[in-house]
Amino acid sequence: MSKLETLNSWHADWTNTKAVVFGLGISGFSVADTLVELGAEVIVIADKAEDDLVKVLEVLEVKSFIGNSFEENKATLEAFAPDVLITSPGIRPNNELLLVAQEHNIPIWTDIDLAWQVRDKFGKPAEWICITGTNGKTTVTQLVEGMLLAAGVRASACGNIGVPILHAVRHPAQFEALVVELSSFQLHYLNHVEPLVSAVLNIADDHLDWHGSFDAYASDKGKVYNNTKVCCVYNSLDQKTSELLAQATGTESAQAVGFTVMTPTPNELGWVEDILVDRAFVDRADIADELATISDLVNIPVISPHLLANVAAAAAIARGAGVQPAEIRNALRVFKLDAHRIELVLDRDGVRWIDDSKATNPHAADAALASFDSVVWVVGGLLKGVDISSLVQKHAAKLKAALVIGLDREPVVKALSDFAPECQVTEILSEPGEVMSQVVALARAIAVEGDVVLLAPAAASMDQFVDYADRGNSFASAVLEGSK
Ligand code: UMA
Repeated sequence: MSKLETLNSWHADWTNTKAVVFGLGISGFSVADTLVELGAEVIVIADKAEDDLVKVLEVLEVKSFIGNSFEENKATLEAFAPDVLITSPGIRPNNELLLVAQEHNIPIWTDIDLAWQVRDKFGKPAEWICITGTNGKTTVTQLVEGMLLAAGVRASACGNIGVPILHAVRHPAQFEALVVELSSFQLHYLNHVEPLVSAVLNIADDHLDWHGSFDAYASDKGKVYNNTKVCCVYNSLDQKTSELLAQATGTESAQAVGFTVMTPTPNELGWVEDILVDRAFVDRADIADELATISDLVNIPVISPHLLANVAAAAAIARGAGVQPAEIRNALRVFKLDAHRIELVLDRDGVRWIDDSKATNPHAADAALASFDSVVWVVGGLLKGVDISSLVQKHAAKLKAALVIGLDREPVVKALSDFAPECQVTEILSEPGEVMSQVVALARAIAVEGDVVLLAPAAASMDQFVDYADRGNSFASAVLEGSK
C-alpha cells in the first residue's frame, strides 16, 4: 500500500507527509491550514497571493514561495520531493509546474480530494451530494440545502459556491450532509469520491479555453456520477447529461432519475402546468405525487423556464437523498434567489431593468433572453473561447438593441450583424469605471413601454469588473442613480 493510500482518515498519521499546496486563494489557504492541523509538512507555491494570507501562513510556520519564476518553483518542488501536490482548481492542467509534478509521479489532488480523505474528523462522515452543470449549480445547491434543512438534516452548501469544502468538513456543527457544488475544474482533477446523490444539470459551451475542447469539458463534468451510491440525476431535455451518466462507472446500485420542465414520464420529476410532479420516487409507475406548485415560489419575482428546471432538479436530488414531499414544499416557500440572477432592479414607465450578471456564458444568457419578448441587451465581456452566434440567431427577433461591452466585442458585433441585422448595435468604448453609466444612458434613450433592459452578458466580467457581482452592482447603481 502506498503511503498516500494509508492517509484515508483525519485520524491517520499525517506527520511524515510532505505536501505542496499550489495556489493561495480561497481553496489553497483552506488546504494549507487543514494540513497544518493534521500535522503534515507543508509548503505553499503560488504565482500571486494576498499579503494577509501570506502573513497568516507565517504565523502557522508554513514556508511560502510567492511570485517566483517557473525555474525556481521547479527547483523548490524537486528539492522538497512531496508525497502529494494539492492544486487550486483554477490552475490549468497544462501549467508547467503541474507537468513537472506529473513527470515525477507526484499525485495531484485538489481540496475536494483532501476533504474526502479526512471527512471523518467527527466520526461518522457527512453524506456528500455532488452537483455540477454549466448553469444553475449554485441555485440548485442552495435549493437542495434548503430542502435538507427543512427536513431537519444538518446540511451545508459548500465547494465552488464559495465555501471551501474543508471548512464544512472541519466545522464544529458536524454536518450530516454536504451539498457540494463542483466546478468542471474541480472535477477535472477529482480522484475518488462516493456521493450519495449526484447530478449534472446541463452541459453547454463554457471554459473551453481551460479544458481545451467541449468533449474534454463535458467528460470532466460527467465524473461527478462515478461511484454514486443512491441516485444519479440527469436532465431529460439535455441528452448529453444522460450520455455522461451512461459512461459513468460504479453507479450500478444508483437509481437514474430525470428532471424536466415538461410533463414527467415514469422515473422523472417535472411540471404539469403549474404543478411540480414526482413520478420517480413513487411506489408504482402509474402514480404521480404533487410536490408543490408555482405559487409556492412566493419570493421569486420573475419565474423563468430555467428556474423551473432548477426547482425540478433540486426536488429530484432532495427526494433521492430521502427528503419528503411536504418538506420540499416548505423549503420552496421560503427560497430566495441570490443577487444578480434575473433580478428586477427597477420597473418604471413600463420598462423593466433586469440584472442577470450571473449569465457568464451563452447558455445562461439564453435562459434569461427566453424569459422576455422585447429586449435591449447589454452583452459582452470575456467570451472564454465560446461562440455566441447561435444565441444571437435564436433570439434575433426579440433583440431591439444591443449595447456591446467588454474586451471581446468584435465577435459579438459580428454575430449581431450576421444574425440579427434588425438589431441596433452600439459598442461601448468607455473606460471600465464609466461603462455602466453610458450603457444606462443609451438604454434609457432606446427603451419604451413593454421593453426589458437586460444585463445578461453571456461572458465573464474580469476584463472590466472585479467579478460578476461587481458588474451587476455597477449596472444597478447606474440604473437607480439615473432614476432619482
Ligand atoms: N494561481 C496561481 N497560478 C495560476 C492561477 C492561480 O498561482 O495560474 C493561484 C494564485 O495564488 C491565486 C489562486 O491560485 O490567488 C487562485 O486559485 P483559484 O483560481 O483556484 O481560486 P480560489 O480562490 O481557490 O477559489 C476556488 C474557486 N475558483 C475557481 O475555480 C477559479 C472558487 O470558485 C471556489 O468558490 C473556491 O475555490 C472554493 O471552493 C469561483 C469560480 O469562479 C466562484 N468558479 C468558476 C465558476 O464557477 O465558473 C469555476
